[in-house]
Amino acid sequence: MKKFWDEKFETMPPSGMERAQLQHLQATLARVHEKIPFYRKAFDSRGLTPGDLRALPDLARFPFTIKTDLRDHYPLGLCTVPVRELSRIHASSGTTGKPITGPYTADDMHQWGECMARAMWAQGVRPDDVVQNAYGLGLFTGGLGFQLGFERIGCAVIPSGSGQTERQILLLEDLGATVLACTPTYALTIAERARQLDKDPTRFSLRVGLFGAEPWSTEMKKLIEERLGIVAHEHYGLTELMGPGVAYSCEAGRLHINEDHVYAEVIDAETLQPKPLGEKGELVLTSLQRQAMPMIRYRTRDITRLARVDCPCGRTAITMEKVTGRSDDMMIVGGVNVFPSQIESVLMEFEEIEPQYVIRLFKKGFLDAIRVETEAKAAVYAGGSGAVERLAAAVAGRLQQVIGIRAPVSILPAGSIPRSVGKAKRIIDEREAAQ
Ligand code: DLL
Repeated sequence: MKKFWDEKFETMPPSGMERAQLQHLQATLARVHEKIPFYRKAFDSRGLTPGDLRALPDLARFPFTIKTDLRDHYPLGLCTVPVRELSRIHASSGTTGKPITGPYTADDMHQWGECMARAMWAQGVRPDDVVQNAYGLGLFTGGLGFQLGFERIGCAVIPSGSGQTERQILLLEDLGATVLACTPTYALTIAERARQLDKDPTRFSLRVGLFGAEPWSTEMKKLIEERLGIVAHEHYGLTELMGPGVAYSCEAGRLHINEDHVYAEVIDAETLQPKPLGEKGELVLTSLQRQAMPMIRYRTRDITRLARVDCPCGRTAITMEKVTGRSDDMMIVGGVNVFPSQIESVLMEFEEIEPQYVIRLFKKGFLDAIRVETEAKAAVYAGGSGAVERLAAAVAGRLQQVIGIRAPVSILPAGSIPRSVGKAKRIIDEREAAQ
């Protein structure tokens, strides 16, 4: 069976890829300039026309697009075609206010399916796989995006959607899925519930898991692999760009960007200047082939770094580091910048801790402070309150040692942190309420 889904693009030498990207970029800039007043105005105000893009680095002269621009043009003000010419519209709920829409033409749907199939193929999914698709099915791009890719490959798919965990377990056992697709935190919820039902999920037929849509530490990945007895793979994407399908992990564990579809830059979030390959900053993405709603220099807020590596998997596409957090999830605690994923990594060092936690963010005087709440394994609770307190103190000490923050840690009774069925909510912001 073939090694690559689309060998030509997956293994294209960077010089050929850059030529293709330049052509796509020129066409995309011309398209949005002609069809969307928002972009026309933004380019005009800088004295730019699409013809000013003669080489890839020229893109840095073009303006950014941010989430508020999408909200301000809700529902379809940034769409290049009338609604009747669309074949699908997804939306992301967002935390406040109006959703962000993700419209697709039939051609966009085709491209999306190819990006997904390419990623899944790289992760070992084959036509004879049975797949349980437990991402949220509906407006969220996760469920139906994965569905598209699995169907393109020709798998047997069970669109179980998120939630109803006991039914998920029943289906996993009875239909014998070999592939599970869901958020990493939902995978843990499924594993935990199975154990509570006296079932051993490592004995299910599962072989591989396709996880994404939220940050997860490398430690969390290992734990999921152990608890489900699978190889865990990663997907990265966002509604604004197409949903999942932007980047995916290969057999060597590197996240390759589908760079014939998405052009990636990393910028300094303060100065907004592009950073060289290898430096950490905010990921900015531009659509290369999308028809309905191409994004120009979209500021994702996700923190990562890019690299060109000689990957043993044979793919030449640029790689991005696992996203460790979003700039809007960064907390400043006692003057130290902290991301939830750093706290997660420390918690996961402790065998006695369950992979469940929330971070309460509150005001202490004028400063922000946090309290970490987590749960312990049954054996710790069996040791009484002394054992629980000793563990909490040890975790707090380690947080101070590793991240340099002083934060109280509470070990709550087993099961008290709400279990995730989709994207876990890690930060509970109590700052407003206190004022
Ligand atoms: O979460 C699309 C998706 C679905 C990706 C399923 C992968 C699997 P949104 O709901 O618009 O779209 O959320 C996008 O989620 O900007 C990141 O902050 C975060 N995110 C997505 N994938 C990852 C990942 C989908 N692998 C936002 N690691 C993005 C870390 C991720 N964060």
